[in-house]
Amino acid sequence: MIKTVATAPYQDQKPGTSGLRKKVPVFAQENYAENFIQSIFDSLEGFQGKTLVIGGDGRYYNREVIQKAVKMAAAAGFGKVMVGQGGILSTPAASNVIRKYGAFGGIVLSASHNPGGPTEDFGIKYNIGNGGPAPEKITDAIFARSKVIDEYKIADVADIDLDKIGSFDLAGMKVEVIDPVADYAELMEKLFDFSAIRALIAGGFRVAIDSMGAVTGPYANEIFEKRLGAPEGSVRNSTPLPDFGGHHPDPNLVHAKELYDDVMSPQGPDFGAASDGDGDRNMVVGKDMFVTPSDSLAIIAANATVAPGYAKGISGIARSMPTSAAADRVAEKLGLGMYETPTGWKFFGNLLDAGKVTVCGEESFGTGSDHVREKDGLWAVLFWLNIVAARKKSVAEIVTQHWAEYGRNYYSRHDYEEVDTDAANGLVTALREKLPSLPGQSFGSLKVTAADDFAYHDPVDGSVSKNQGIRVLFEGGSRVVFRLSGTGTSGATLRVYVERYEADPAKHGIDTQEALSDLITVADEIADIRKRTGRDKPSVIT
Ligand code: VG1
Ligand code: CO
Repeated sequence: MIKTVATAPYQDQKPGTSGLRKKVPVFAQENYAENFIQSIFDSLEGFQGKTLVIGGDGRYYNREVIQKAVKMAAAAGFGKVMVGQGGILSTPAASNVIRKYGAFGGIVLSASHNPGGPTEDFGIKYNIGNGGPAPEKITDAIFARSKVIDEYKIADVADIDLDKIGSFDLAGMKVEVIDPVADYAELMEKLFDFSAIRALIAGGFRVAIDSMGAVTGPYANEIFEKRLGAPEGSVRNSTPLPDFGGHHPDPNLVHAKELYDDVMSPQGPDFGAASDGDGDRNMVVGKDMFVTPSDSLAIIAANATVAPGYAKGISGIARSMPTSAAADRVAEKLGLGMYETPTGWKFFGNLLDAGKVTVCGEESFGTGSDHVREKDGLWAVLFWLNIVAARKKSVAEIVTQHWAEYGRNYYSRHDYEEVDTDAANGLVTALREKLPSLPGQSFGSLKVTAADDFAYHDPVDGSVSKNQGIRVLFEGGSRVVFRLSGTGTSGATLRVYVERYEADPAKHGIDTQEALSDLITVADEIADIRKRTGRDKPSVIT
């Protein structure tokens, strides 16, 4: 019943910031998905008889690849596969299932916030036994294997019924089709004060949750409408669609603008939140207040003890390097450890496992904690509602009071998408060459104090990750960071992160782009962005 199939390797299966992401037609090439999945298995040891969790964000091609993965897991010798009903598991829910049931690891099928459909994006990611994304050591091994692979094994059986909860045997392996929502909802109920949030909502506080036609719909329906009593319709776009209704399931001011506008309108809801394709990102908006993800991390950390799951306090905070230093000020005040990691959730895993940190965050609308090993969109939304319910203040009051206490880190990210790859690489190379000459130089009133290419030394396993983003630091704590995206699927995306610290509360009400305008000009000057990319403005500003 086990078939060995001869295959030829592909040379482009290098996992990026978060797994392998390509257009569907690339994934649909002969044996492309099979090669990558077999390369994952070939890079692992000791999984015979153990459990593998499989699930995805429901995008186009999800079901096809799940069928392949289940049959290949059987052929590889896994003892059991747990798969979400309908092939659905949000990224944080998959992480939870891996941890809760002591699985060996998991395969998460997602291209996150990237659009879905026959010509759009697909992705495969491997998560290890702690529930988190595989560290670079493993992703490097998978890539190396994928370049020489010449055969894969698959159980030669009919497709399984993904839609019926239950368990059955498949070529000697047990398959369990599980409710994708139950374990996750139960975990959230343990971490947060559901009765306080329920009372807040019952008291007339109106929430609008936008699942953006992606995976969080069923989770949000269960949690907000069923368990927390929000009126029907509070969760929008709650049916996961293979093409997300044609939208970018990316919760930010550009792609979730409708929700933002609604919350900002006088009759609109008091609180809005959105999630991305696979449910690990979040956007939080209160009336008259958009919460930047960097601020969200800082405010969650500062208020963590209001939530029952964090009542004992947090052990430390980690943020990706480009994320603003707002959380650093909270860590300092609370006397907590603060860690700065490269972009991508895989770098938080060791710190969380070692108990060095409890909460982590990225500027890219990602926040999470040690409850799983992925960022978690609905977790962040519930945390905010818990804070609002406990402090009996609006989102805007909570944010402005936080700034008054700690100062405000004005922050924005400018993305130049689908730039010519050679032009983008050329820009980065030129910038690297310039680095030694920058310190001491002044650009208008901004004086460079340091400039480097960020390297991370993992304090837990000693591994070193180089070239993780170019930072230019200015006097007074302002900075500009440049890096190329590792999740895009066409051309290159240049990300420019701009940050300025302002201690004076009288100056906390300035428009963000205005507050950062001199740094934005200097960023262009230092990196020669316009000339090298041929663009006169960013494609997306968040
Ligand atoms: C982006 C974000 C990064 C995030 C990654 C995966 O990576 O910047 O912070 O961890 O996406 O998130 P990059 O390399 O494109 O900048 V998700 O929600 O796409 O899994
Ligand atoms: Co995501």
